[in-house]
Amino acid sequence: MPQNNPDVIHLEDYRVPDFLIEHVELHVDLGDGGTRVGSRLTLRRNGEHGRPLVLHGEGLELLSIALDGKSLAAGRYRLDDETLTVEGLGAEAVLETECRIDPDGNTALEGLYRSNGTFCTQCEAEGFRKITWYLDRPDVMARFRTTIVGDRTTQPVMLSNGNPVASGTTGDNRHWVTWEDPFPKPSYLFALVAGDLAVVEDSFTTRSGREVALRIYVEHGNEDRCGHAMTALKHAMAWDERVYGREYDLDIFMIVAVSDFNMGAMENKGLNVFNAKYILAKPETATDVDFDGIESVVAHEYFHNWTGNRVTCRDWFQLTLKEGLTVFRDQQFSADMNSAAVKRIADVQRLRAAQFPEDGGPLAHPIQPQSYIEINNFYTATVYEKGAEVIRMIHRLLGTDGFRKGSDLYFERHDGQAVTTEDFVAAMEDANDADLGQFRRWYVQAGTPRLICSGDYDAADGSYLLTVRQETPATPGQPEKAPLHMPFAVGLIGRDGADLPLRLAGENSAEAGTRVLQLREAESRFRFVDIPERPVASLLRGFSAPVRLEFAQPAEDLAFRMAHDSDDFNRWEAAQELQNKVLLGLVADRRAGRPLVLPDMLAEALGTALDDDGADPSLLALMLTLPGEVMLAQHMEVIDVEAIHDVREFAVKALAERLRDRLLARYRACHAAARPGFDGASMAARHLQNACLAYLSQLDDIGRETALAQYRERRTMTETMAALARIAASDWPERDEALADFHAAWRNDPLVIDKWFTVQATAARADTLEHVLALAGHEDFTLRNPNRVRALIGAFASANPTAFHRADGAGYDFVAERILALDASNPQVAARLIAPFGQWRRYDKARQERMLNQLKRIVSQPGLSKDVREVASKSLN
Ligand code: 0A1
Ligand code: ZN
Repeated sequence: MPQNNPDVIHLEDYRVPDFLIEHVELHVDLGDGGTRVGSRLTLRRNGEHGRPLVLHGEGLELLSIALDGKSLAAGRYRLDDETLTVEGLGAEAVLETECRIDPDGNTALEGLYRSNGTFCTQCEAEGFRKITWYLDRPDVMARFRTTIVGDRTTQPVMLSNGNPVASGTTGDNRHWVTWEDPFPKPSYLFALVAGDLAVVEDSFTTRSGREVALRIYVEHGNEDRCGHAMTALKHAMAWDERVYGREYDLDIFMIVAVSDFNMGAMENKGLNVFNAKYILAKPETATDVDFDGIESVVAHEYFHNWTGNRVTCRDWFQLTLKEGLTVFRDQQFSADMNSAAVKRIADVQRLRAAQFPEDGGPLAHPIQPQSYIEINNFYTATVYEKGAEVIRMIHRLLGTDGFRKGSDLYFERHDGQAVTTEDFVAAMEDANDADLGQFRRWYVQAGTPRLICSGDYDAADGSYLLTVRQETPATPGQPEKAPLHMPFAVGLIGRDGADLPLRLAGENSAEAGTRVLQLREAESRFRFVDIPERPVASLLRGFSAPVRLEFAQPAEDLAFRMAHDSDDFNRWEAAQELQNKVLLGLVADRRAGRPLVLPDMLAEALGTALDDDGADPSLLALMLTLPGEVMLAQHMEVIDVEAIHDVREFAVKALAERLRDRLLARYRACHAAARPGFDGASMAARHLQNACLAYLSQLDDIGRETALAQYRERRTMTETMAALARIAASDWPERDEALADFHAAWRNDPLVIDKWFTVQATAARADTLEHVLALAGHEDFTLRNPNRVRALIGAFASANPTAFHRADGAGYDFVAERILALDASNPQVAARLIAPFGQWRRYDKARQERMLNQLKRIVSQPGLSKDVREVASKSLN
């Protein structure tokens, strides 16, 4: 991008707003032939200046405009595609406008749109300007009063932020309601919903004794799928009181589930709008992964009430201020609700799968980006997930109590304000008398640091020297990297499997267990003394920093840690490392034309794990599951798609044959133990049952019958989908029949049909692309529904490497074509599908060229959106 490109917005150009808005009165008249939006803004000049008022507004048809009660003549204001400019305002002014908008034609799902007949809004980041003219920036906070007028039959429910304060009817079967939100807020937190919806109600009493009405609105017929979301909400409310001292602040908390939504959900004040996928669930229709997702997204949006809404962002460069912190809070919450280790593993898997590639590719950016073209492109794994890791490190460095002191001070200082990440870090420092000076680099430096470690045991003096070098690879625009400050949790394990007491040279006393070292320099050395025998080092316990650990540990030590590491995360990590080592060794064998032989030690280590009756079955399931193809690829200089796939299939089958009896015994025991429903023990049992099934289904004699029996039993969706995934990837004669049967059973249930698309898009078969092409023409496929697009095209491009990276380039061609088609209606979702192409540097020359050609094809399309243009052109670098 050229430096002087006027489309690029830079953090360093931030200026306070020229005007502030104290009060907004909206009058939204919903209709089938367009919606009229009246707005009355009470404005105040911000500081001494003579600049005009420039409001944002896009796609609005002006009907009337008046300043201080007098209609404005055409010469008194200017309108262009993006702004409305009014000159000559006094220190205080009232601007009234009326416009017409077209929610039915709004396919971008930003601003006011219609989902299955229901009117709803999405205003983050800059959607409010598609509803009315406004200072659509988060540092302008106003009190809103919103009147909605609609049809009594088709819009019996009409909601906005805050509390309903008046209502009435107007004849011709229309009615109105006025909502008032007492809390000043930025426009991105505005919401309006109107439609014929059912409601599920409950209540929560806060610790100070206030009763809050809880309401979940869904399409009729879905009332029986809200229980899990409601329970999650109540748990989240209680948890935020207990852990952060934060109480809810309105009398009503509403959630609305809609079918068409660009993201997961949105934290609008008092009126969260959700993608139905993150609300609706019962064991027959949703998998355990869906149940977990609902719990964490409901909590995430609720937690935003304090981290995001009460204290909001000054500008969009501060996005991680609310998102990194709120993801960290939802991760803590889910860890407290379920198994903390299993949750930590899932979070790290997600970081590695989505954020590491971003950080190592052409779109790398720090958690606080310095510039953007389209802010919607910066709702990234880096801002969210790496942002959460950065907060987690502060939590580690300051401890639980220190972190709480810091968050208390942050809320006390900044309640009602729009602030910066610097304000957050300063509160953490001030409350703890800590120095996070060097730590701030995490906010501005992109790239995943490598920690290159070595350990030397000196038997003569009984000491262990740990050397850690840190190196962050260059990223676009950041050739040089400075050393980072980070917590590095380590343990040394003795031969009996117990953690050794740890004392650094020069210290007086030792403590057993995990020790949190602090890294600050490019190279650090730590000498542990009184170490009676050669220890097995367990480094980066709990994944204490978002880095790539490079530590050459012999396979025997990894197997030992799988059995004995006191840190459950690292037990799993040891299994992953051992599996990576074995599988990458096999990839090298295959490339060299050597026969593939599975090393005994892997089967033995996994066999030992299978025999461990005391271990959490879910942890065991994770340990048993070999790293996926996408993860394995991250370890190769030049990714060999076919070799990785073949070798992994080979290893699964070889392990299934070696461990057959133990896998079968565990499979049966888990199947007997699990009960349908969201209880931890049953979910863990199903997790292990399905991990065993993934192996057993590879066996020539019993594989097919086991998978088919599980499918036909139709116990829970978790079991059905795991079985159907095996069937869809197979050549068994029952394959087509099972897929047809599943479709017939669930044809009226869009969230389940999404799974049907995904299971076929991700099947590892030579003809998957042909199936996907056919599915793209299926009557149930539509580019208009983001969930459906992600279910078919997103899943194919990101989770089926052999099919997407087909050598003839047909996978690339298919996805690029759909990106272009989708860009015309929904640029935000289209832009998100480009990411896999950005990884082109990691592949062989022939694939590189094909991927680049598709990126060039996208960039050269006339009339491309800003969203897609920014991502595709940056991906070419
Ligand atoms: N703030 C929401 C996510 C969200 C972001 C952008 C959206 O449209 C561009 C929609 C939702 C969250 O973190 O949950
Ligand atoms: Zn969020």
